[in-house]
Amino acid sequence: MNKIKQIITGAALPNIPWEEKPEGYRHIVWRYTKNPIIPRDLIPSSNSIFNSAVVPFNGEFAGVFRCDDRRRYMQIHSGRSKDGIRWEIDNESIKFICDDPEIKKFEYAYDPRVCWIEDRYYITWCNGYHGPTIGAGYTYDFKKFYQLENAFLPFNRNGVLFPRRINGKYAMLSRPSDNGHTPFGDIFYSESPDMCHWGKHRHVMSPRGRWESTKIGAGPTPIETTEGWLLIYHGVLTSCNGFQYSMGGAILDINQPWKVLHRAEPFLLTPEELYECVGDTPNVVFPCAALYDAPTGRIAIYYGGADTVTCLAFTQADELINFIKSNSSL
Ligand code: BMA
Repeated sequence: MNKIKQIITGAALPNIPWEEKPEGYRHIVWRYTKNPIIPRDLIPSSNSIFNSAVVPFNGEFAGVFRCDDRRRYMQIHSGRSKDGIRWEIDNESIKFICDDPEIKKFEYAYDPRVCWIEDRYYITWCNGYHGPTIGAGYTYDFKKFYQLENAFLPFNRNGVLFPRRINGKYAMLSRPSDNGHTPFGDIFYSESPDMCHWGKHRHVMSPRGRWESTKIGAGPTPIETTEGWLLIYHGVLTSCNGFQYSMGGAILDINQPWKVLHRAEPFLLTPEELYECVGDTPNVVFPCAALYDAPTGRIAIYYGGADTVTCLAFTQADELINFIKSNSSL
């Protein structure tokens, strides 16, 4: 923790949830010993709470949570926490304020990301509109939520905003998909002058075999570092038993984020613990958010376990970036 050089470009978060790497642990990302932090039934209405996004908020923490309810509707809920570990989640799902009845019509919402840009928290999620696409909205207080136009045409998933404008434009990663359990998927970059009209689509990266052989998708909001944008993403392997979701890492160019500078060949985390291997969908680690404390380089990653529970893992920015660079192949 005694870092000499600050690698992350951003704010301090001294109260970041944190646990030191266990003695003798060999890998770059380590799990919180009290995982899962959110059980499937934290709120009365939920079947499962996973693939969720959190941010620092007023000295504490807030977030948007994927709660599949006991009818198995996929919905997103608002939540708060003092320490980023113990969460209070609203039993009622978020009801977006929206003038346009066409956009407001709710089909389903899942896999939210939350991203502070300039003056508000933007939320992106997989939104049902004649198939899955990228829904977008914002909040100032995690009480009132406003819905914007869907960013893209169906079918698309894993819309992840960058935390600041790039070359004057809002910027988003996404993963065009199909209407089902998509057997393909590359990450693309798009930009927008107004969070409504998206274009200048650029290819970022493709699956490339092994643990990321079927499809990939951006995870948490990319973290700005002196080496480029640190991107944590998921990669999917198709085994004879179905999909297996692991976590990987890459570094994207700061001004042209569609250019991949480094990409680690080994995964960062793969389903190994019971709460990742057993659940509604076995063998899934699905990262959707990361908190960081810039001066110390501490990073806390929030991920879904087996489409059932929410978990926490930790890493250190300098070690992670060295690992990605020294194990990179493009
Ligand atoms: C994806 C999404 C994720 C889920 C994953 C594994 O297509 O539905 O929400 O975690 O599959 O089932």
